[in-house]
Amino acid sequence: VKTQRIAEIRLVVDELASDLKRLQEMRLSTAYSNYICGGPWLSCMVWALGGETGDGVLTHYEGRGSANWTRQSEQLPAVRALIEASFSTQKLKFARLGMLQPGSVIIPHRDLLELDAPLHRLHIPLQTDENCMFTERNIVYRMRPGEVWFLDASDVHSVACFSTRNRVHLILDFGEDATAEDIFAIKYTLPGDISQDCVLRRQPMTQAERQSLLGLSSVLNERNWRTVLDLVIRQHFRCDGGNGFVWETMLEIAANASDRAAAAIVHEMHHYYLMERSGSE
Ligand code: YCP
Ligand code: CO
Repeated sequence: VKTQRIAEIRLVVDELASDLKRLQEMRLSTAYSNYICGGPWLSCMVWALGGETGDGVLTHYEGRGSANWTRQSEQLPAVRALIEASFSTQKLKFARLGMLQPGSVIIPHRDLLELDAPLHRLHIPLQTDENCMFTERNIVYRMRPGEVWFLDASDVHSVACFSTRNRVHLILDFGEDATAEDIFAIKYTLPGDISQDCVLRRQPMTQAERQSLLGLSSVLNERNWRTVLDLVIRQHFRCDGGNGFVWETMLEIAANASDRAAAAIVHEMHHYYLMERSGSE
């Protein structure tokens, strides 16, 4: 199934606000923070295979038995109520809150590469604004609060939080065998695609902009490659450099870099985020 908005939930703003306030005081997982420039990525498991909070790394829950609410979820009654009112937990494997901090971006990546079986992933933004953006392939778009999105996480995607507030999404992962009917307790539609009203129009990238980024090859080193990647990602959200812009630009910067060790790291990272990961992370 492709990425698309499939339903809408009326958020109970006041009750959610107290949950989100409590979230700030809870001990959160920093798993997957290596996907972030800026960061960290903070997550809070509310429902998981085995029913334990765990460390937030999805592969570590495989074979733990039936799914259930975690201890942490007791502190988040509004989030629990939201899930119970709108979804069927029958085939739900994970429910987490994921928090991205102001000024952070997520490195373009594909998820689920390390899992035994694919999942059906839903995103429901709880706290976000027009300065938070998602991107899939060369489409930059916004998910609004309360919208329920199916995310094809096997496709290359990335995120930017240019807001002054944390961006908080509820992320639900259902089993491979779950149909839309198994998932939803509310009305849903399957538009089939990312609708145009969510898509951001960007100017084409100029030659000068492109050349400036490629020029970073002369300064690329083992200590700044992440900062260079950060810059390239930010440029992608600003203007249209074409499909595959971020990683293609990084590989071209690496190809022209005199620091071969740094170039090797870029190649390794490209492989890690887009191609394959071993089961551990
Ligand atoms: C996402 N994927 O794309 C998640 C968050 C990194 C991995 C953390 O939202
Ligand atoms: Co992802």
